[in-house]
Amino acid sequence: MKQKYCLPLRCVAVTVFAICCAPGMANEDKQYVNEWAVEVLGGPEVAKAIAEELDYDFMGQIGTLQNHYLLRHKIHPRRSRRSADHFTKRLFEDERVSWAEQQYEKQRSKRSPVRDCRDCMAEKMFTDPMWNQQWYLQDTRTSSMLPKLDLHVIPVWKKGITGKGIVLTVLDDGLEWNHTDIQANYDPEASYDFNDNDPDPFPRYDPTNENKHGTRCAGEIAMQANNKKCGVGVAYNSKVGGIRMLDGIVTDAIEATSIGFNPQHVDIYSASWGPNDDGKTVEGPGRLAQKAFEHGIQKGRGGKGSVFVWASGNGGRQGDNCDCDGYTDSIYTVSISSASQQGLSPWYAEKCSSTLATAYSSGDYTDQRITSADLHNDCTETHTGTSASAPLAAGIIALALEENPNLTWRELQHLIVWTSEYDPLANNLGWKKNGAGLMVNSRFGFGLLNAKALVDMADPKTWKGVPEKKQCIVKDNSFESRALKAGGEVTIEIPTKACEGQDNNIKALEHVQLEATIEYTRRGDLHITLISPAGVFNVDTVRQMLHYFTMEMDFI
Ligand SMILES: *[C@@H]1O[C@H](CO)[C@@H](O)[C@H](O)[C@H]1NC(C)=O
Ligand SMILES: *[C@@H]1O[C@H](CO)[C@@H](O)[C@H](O)[C@H]1NC(C)=O
Ligand SMILES: [Ca+2]
Ligand SMILES: [Ca+2]
Ligand SMILES: [Ca+2]
Ligand SMILES: [Ca+2]
Repeated sequence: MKQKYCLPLRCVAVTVFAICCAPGMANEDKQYVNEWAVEVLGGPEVAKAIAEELDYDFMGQIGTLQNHYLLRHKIHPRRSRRSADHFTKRLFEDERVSWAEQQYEKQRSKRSPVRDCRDCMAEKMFTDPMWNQQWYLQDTRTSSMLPKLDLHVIPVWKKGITGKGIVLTVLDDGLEWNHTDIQANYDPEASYDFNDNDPDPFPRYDPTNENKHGTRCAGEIAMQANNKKCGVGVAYNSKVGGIRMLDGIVTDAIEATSIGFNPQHVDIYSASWGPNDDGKTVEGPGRLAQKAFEHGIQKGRGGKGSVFVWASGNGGRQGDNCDCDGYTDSIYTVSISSASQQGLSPWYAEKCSSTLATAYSSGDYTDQRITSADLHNDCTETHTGTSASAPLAAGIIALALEENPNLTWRELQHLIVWTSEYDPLANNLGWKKNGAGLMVNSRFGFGLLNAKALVDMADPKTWKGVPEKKQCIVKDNSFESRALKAGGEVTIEIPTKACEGQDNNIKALEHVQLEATIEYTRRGDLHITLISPAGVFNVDTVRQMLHYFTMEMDFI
């Protein structure tokens, strides 16, 4: 299948082709729970009455989503392999209910896959014993001739920007908030436990320390500086909270409540998890989580929009593609990939068009990893994977927000695109120049984050902002569904003038989303190619929205 998006004068083409035909993938069984999400326009009292009549407990509104409530059935088993369609149907039949869905368990995996620098000439800026191992914050190589290969946070700190007044939360498996390198920056108002439904996100201890992930991610952001404990967080004077939501059954309702938690207080949400990275799954946010993202970017931070930072995934070895993950793929998330200490794409990294930028993380066994706080008031120097990159990015964004708290969620994406660096990652294959003259790579997005460049460009005295968002939707009404043969290719042409002559005329392109419905047995055998006027972007996706980000493509 080949599809052409004709923009003024030049064309964007999309090609979809099947590579071969192999046996279909196994359908993963769902585990249903005894909870239903319903939309009731009449409000909470009406929802309560419905619950009463139909034998449910009323569990309250779902996060910030108006008119959406959670009902728990009184007699249905807590977990079941079968969906209780008759209950869902009964709810739909009630005219007070405009939508209902039984909640089911979502498979969510944390994004962690598995040399010392004790005598390098590190700048002794802090008393923290592990500061000298934080190579990604201070380039620890001895030569002063080489360009700096770190995330350039030190010059930002030297300006006095350290994350003050910015609130972040880590959506994960809990937060050991009394850790002596975190406690001073811990913010209970940015915290909740949706696994046990209480305000305390303290992780559940077990012999394998399975729930260390959230604490490690939070430490990267907000470890205290100069306290002789562990290391130094990227935004070491910011406030950090934890949403405990991965240590138990994850449903659409739990994701939505977490994504939408206290959006007038929390500025940045950092998430290092997603659908299974097995190279087979194609999954995105459910209806409730999608609404929570939309609510966040429209209403969060006093209307400037919540910032969602997302790890792009660790399925590299399984050939996974982050465009098949609708969380990282969403235009509302800042999707972050990883680079190793040597500036290479690590073995676990995924490729996709929606990755916006990159931060350092683990690589080969000889590469140093990421330092952070660990469970049991301990420290670690072995945090890994894209899980470790997203919190570094969240911390850097916190620095930009301290410099200019008025930045909208879209302005932040633009600033990241403009200031991320190609040079430190230039030794990798796959770089292309887009229509705006920016280097872009499906492994790294627009390159390595540069905190100094980002903060400097965010300076409210010089930053001019971005034009208001416009959306031009082009539909192919003439398209008839057709069969795709093995090894075959289909082309669809959709001419468009980018809504020329209308209020929503697109003059500078920010995101492209392609929505296609394709039935196919094996995801990996299907390929979609979107050709922009300046080059080719490969996208491996089925049924999922996809986007790639480019700026001011030279259409006119
Ligand atoms: C943190 O709280 C836990 C649980 O109450 C306790 O076992 C631990 O000793 C505390 N840690 C510190 C450093 O106080
Ligand atoms: C943010 O915007 C408000 C209202 O427009 C303005 O008063 C304030 O000075 C701005 N802050 C910065 C840092 O630009
Ligand atoms: Ca708890
Ligand atoms: Ca410290
Ligand atoms: Ca993935
Ligand atoms: Ca994204």
